[in-house]
Amino acid sequence: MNAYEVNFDGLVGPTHNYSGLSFGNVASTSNVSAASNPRLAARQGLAKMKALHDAGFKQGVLAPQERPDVASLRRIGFAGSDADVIARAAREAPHILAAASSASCMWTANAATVSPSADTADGRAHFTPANLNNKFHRSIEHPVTERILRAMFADESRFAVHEALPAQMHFGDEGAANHTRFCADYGAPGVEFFVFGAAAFDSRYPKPARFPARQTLEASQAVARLHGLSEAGVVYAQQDPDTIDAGVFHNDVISVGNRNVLFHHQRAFLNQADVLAEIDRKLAARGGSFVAIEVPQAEVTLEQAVRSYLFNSQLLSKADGKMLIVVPEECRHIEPVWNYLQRLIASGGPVDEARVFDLKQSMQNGGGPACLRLRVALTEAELAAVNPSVMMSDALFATLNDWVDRHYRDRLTTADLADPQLLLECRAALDELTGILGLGAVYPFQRP
Ligand code: SUG
Repeated sequence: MNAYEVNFDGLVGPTHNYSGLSFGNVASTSNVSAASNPRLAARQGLAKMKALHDAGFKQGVLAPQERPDVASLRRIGFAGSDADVIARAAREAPHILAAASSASCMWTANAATVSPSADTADGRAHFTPANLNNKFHRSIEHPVTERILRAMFADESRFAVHEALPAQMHFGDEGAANHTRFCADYGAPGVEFFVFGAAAFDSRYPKPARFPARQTLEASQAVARLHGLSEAGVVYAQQDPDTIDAGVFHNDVISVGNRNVLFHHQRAFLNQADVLAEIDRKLAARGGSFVAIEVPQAEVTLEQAVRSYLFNSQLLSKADGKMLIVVPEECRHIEPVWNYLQRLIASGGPVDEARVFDLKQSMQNGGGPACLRLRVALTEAELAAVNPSVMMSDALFATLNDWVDRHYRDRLTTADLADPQLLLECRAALDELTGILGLGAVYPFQRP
């Protein structure tokens, strides 16, 4: 049966701003307090979705969340009306208000880890929302993410949406940003590749010295167990801790996989040769022939990789069997990276085309093309069971641009987060959006 990879991109929410919330993410901490443009951010994201839809790729939309998250502020003692809660948080704890206001759910590579039905014991596609336990502003995403996923993948005979892992550092889980899947074909059993930053219960594994490792081995193993993956279909690898200290806060900043191809930096993983050999062996047993495209440090340095987000690219399989690489504009501005890309597409290898997108609003918070999308491999029948209202089309593109223009501001600073009006604007926007995307009542403010 035909199967496809569908990319579900996060629609940027109305509170998109730069609050410097992500220690270890160089772009986030260096753009703190810059003014953002939520309307432009959302439009840039939509333009990428539409361009890839027009090029024939299957494209969906994942809805943003209600922010500021007053329920989280109430949990930590801010009380009164919603406006009182916001005013008091702004006065007494502006950093916490900023965290509760982040539009970070736009980076849907962190929404969940997904295992397609061909890999799982019960033959359903499995989703585990990421607990994003390492950062407060991200740890509040998963309950609503779970509800949105259930509203999109509602058919329980085909889809299993789990709860997030225990919200604790031992099970720190960042979702698909640290997971990729190799296969001969999207519908065939594959090899799921889990990359972790540290082990929580085993001191033999090294740890980064400067920045946090957000994903643990134990979290990756828990997800593999929940999804019913087999030993033959899983490879675990540790990210080189030095790369985390260089700003590679997720594996998708240093490698990306698609089908039988892994595109990665020379310094991506510990014991890299062994990791590649294990993928090669396990994929071969499943009928695939593994191709590793390794970028040497001598051609693109780790620092250039982090600045350009070369590896935070999307590798998309085209109808002719070749792959398109989708990169952010920043790659064009760093000469060794741009030169490398020209050589890559002329090399006669699997990747023969590059497309560049301006995603600067997201990039300034450390979110490139790959951060903005959650991949779900689906058979034809499963795709037919997905809530059709979330699938990109000419009509949905026009509707969402119009919706953004009516509801979003074109400038937001951290000082603006104290404005109680922002919450009302966000709710009005999301109330309309749930109708557009056919989600039902997924947001706390919509529930009695
Ligand atoms: O978790 N940035 C996000 C970026 C996530 C990128 N995702 C992937 N690599 N898959 C993060 O660090 C910054 C928010 C701020 O500083 O205002 C932020 O949350």
